[in-house]
Amino acid sequence: MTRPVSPLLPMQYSDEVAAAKARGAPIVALESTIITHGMPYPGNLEMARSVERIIREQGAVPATIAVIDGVLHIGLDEAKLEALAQTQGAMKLSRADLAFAIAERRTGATTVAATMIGAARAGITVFATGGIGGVHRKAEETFDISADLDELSRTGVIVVCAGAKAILDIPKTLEVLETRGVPVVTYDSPVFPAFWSRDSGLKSPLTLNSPAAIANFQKVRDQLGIDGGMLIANPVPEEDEIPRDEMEIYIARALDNAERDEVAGKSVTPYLLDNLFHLTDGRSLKTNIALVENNARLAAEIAVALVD
Ligand code: PSU
Ligand code: MN
Repeated sequence: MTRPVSPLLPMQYSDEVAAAKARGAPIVALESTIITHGMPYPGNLEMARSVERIIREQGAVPATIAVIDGVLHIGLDEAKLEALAQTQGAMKLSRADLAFAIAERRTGATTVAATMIGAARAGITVFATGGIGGVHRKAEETFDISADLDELSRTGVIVVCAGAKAILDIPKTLEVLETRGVPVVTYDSPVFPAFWSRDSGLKSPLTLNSPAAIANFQKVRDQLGIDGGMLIANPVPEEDEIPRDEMEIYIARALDNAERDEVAGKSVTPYLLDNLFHLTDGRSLKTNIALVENNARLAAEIAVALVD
């Protein structure tokens, strides 16, 4: 059972999220593009379930966000989560098309940008994901820069990720975030992580060592009236890491394939992710699941610290 919250916007909270909101409990938003376009079935469902379980274990409530038949869902029950993980034709929704999917009664998964919009609309301020979109390599030719970066600059949600994938131009991604005034805080490390690897070779703009310190930083931003989001980069656990040099070989091959197949627009990221799963013989999936779980744990701890 879910209940509608607004007579205007077709939006439904899951029972669990509605109850958490009513008692002021900490909530962690989760994106759904990672489920439909970021990982193959059944690994995607396994990941979605374990991430929700980890958030509950930390004393917070998970809210996976997606548009199902034109209704913006904040929190998915088990049946809906399972159906989404097996859906073939789901749209990939960012700021540009979130409202389109609702207006046209479509089913779509939310990217980091669209999940932030949904979370903010629902009053949820912490969100866990795997990797954010960013400035693509050769962006000076293709102009391909993810809408995630602009969203981080304007929407007040704390996004916990494992850094940015090296399929992107990480230095340029950090430059754009700095220009847009988005704090980039690496958790417990001086170096910015690169998704499967703990070290991107770049220094992190900022570092904090506890969920309480992150919550306190956010409180001071609020006191100053600084709006917009912030990015927390959480390095993948050492035992799950795939070293950077090794990944770079596969990434180069995936990028070549994308060029050969003339992939453009919003298909680029899903194409590269799918290619990498095959090129690494599924090994990258294990790392991917481990790092999302790690991010869910930290996001829940931050959400708990924010309500303390
Ligand atoms: N990076 C990943 N895994 C993902 C994505 C990015 O390592 O699943 C997804 C996220 O949903 C992100 C989106 O918001 O891709 C970015 O797509 P684009 O580059 O088209 O903005
Ligand atoms: Mn793009």
